[in-house]
Amino acid sequence: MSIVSRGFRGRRQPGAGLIPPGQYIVDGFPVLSAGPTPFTPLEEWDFTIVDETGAVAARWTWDEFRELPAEAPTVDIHCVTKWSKLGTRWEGVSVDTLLDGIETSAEFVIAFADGDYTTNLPLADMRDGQAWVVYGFDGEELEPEHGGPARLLVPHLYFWKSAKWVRGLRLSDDDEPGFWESLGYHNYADPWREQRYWGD
Ligand SMILES: Nc1nc2c(c(=O)[nH]1)N[C@H]1C(S)=C(S)[C@@H](COP(=O)(O)O)O[C@H]1N2
Ligand SMILES: [Mo]
Repeated sequence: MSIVSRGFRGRRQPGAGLIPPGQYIVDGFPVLSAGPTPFTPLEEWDFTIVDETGAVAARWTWDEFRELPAEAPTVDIHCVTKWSKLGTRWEGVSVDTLLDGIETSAEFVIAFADGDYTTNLPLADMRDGQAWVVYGFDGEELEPEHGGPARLLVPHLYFWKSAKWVRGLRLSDDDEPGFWESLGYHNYADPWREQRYWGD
């Protein structure tokens, strides 16, 4: 056991970026879904932010969502099953933009998605350019298997926090474990500290 903090155990790969401990790099884009791919028609799609009182703080239809200012983040993603994919290019709306003007004292978020998938995060991890709701990947529209029409993208945490088919964010005073977090995955999921499972 070295005295170097676990956060510094990432390795620099030849010709690639730094990757977290225990990860390997893939060129393809694996699909990992706990259930079938939902196909919600765009005219039925909306994105909702519910505040900690249960009130709807914001809602956008698909057309309204596509009018919001877009960003094009290029990020590395890290799946708990140990693949990492470097330099992925996305297009979508920053969560900062979605939260703009919403007053809240909530400290936690539960992202909810079609197919009943949920995942929980500290609200602070979704602010300051750390999280997006993306509808484009690699210059194309996001494929249904990868979460289209839109998914969450929170690249600094293991990729299960990036809910596919996301439909909204529920702000909460309490931290409520989501789908995988209830089944033994780590509550916070920092890949640089290898927080894969409960107790890591
Ligand atoms: N709604 C939903 N989102 C999800 C999942 C899922 O099963 N359902 N799987 C998670 C996991 S474990 C990973 S690794 C990534 C996989 O995304 P991909 O299929 O685009 O690679 O989505 C995450 N988001
Ligand atoms: Mo995953």
